[in-house]
Amino acid sequence: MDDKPASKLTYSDITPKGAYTNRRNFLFGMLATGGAVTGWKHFSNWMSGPATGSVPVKLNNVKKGPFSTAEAITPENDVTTYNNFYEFGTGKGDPSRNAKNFRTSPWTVSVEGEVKKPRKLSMDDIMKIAPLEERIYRHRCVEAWSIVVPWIGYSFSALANLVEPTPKAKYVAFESYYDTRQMPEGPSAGIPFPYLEGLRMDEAMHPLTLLCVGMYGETLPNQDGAPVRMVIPWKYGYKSAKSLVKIRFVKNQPPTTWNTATPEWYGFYSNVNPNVNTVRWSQATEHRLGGGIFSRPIPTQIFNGYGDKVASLYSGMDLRKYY
Ligand SMILES: Nc1nc2c(c(=O)[nH]1)N[C@H]1C(S)=C(S)[C@@H](COP(=O)(O)O)O[C@H]1N2
Ligand SMILES: [Mo]
Repeated sequence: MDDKPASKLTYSDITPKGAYTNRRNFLFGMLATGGAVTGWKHFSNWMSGPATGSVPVKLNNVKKGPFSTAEAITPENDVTTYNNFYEFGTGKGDPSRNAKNFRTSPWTVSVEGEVKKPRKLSMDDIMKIAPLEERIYRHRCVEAWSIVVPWIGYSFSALANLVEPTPKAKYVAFESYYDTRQMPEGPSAGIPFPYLEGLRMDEAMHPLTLLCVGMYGETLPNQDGAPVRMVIPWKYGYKSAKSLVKIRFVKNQPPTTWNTATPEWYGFYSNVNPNVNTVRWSQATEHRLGGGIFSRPIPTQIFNGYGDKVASLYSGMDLRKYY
C-alpha cells in the first residue's frame, strides 16, 4: 500500500496486516484440508482482495470539521472497552472481547426506498462520497454516562443527496448487520434484532448528523460499529446505529428497536433532555467516562448542548410527549 498515493487507496488497501495473516492461515488451512484453489490468478485475487478488517488502521486526508467541542477528549481506551453493542453481548466489556473477528470486509450498504437512485454501496464508494472530517462530539448514553469522541466521517446529507430522495421521503430507517453465526450472543440480549433506528427527514439532513467511518484518526474498531455507523450527537446514544447494512427512505415513522421493546422508556425522538426522566432514572446528570474514581457527575444539557443548532427542529412540539 506504500506505493499508491493516498487518493488512490481503496478501503481494502487500508486493511491491516493482521487480517492478511488471518487470510493466509485460512488459505493454508484450506490447502491442507484439500480445499479447491484453482490457479495462480484465483490465489492472488484471494490474497489481495478485501480481508477481515479486525484492527483499526490510520485514515489519511482527514480535515478538521465543523461543530467540534473544545472539551477534553475521552481516552480512547475507555471508548473502546466500555461499549453498548448488544449483538455482541450486554456486558460493557463484551463487545470489545466478542467482536474481535467480526468480518467487516467485504461490506455493502443498501440505500433504498423513496429515492430516485437506489444504490448498493461498497466501503470504497462510501469513503469517496465526501471529504472525511474529524468532528469532536459529546455522546450521551441514556444510561447516564457520556464520552467526548473525535469521530471521522461526513454529514449524512451527502449520502442522502447522492440517492436523491423523492418528496415522499419523510423519515430515514437504519438497519444494523445481524448474523447469529458472527454474533452468537445476540439471541440472549433480550431485544429484537436486526437493530433498527430512525430519524425524521429534517433530522437526518441536519449538518450535525454524521455518517461515521472512523474515530481517533483510524477506521472504526469493531466494537464501536465498524465499518460504518451513525452519530447523532443531540440524541441519546441508542439512536446512533452501528455497523449499518441498510438505509431506507420511507413515508412513515419507522419502527425502532428500543421503542418497540419498551415504549414507555424509549421514544422515537430520544433527544437528550435533563428535564424528562425517561427509563427508570433521572436524566439530570451524567458521568463522563475516563475521569477516574473521584470524578463527579456533571449536569446534562438539553439537546446534549447542541440546542442552538437543533432546537428549532422541534419548535411547537411538547418534548414531554415526544420524548
Ligand atoms: N447495532 C447496534 N447499534 C447500537 C447499539 C447496539 O446495541 N447495537 N447500542 C447503542 C447505544 S445504547 C449506544 S450508547 C451507542 C454506543 O456506542 P459506542 O459503544 O461506540 O460508545 O451505540 C448505539 N448503537
Ligand atoms: Mo446508550
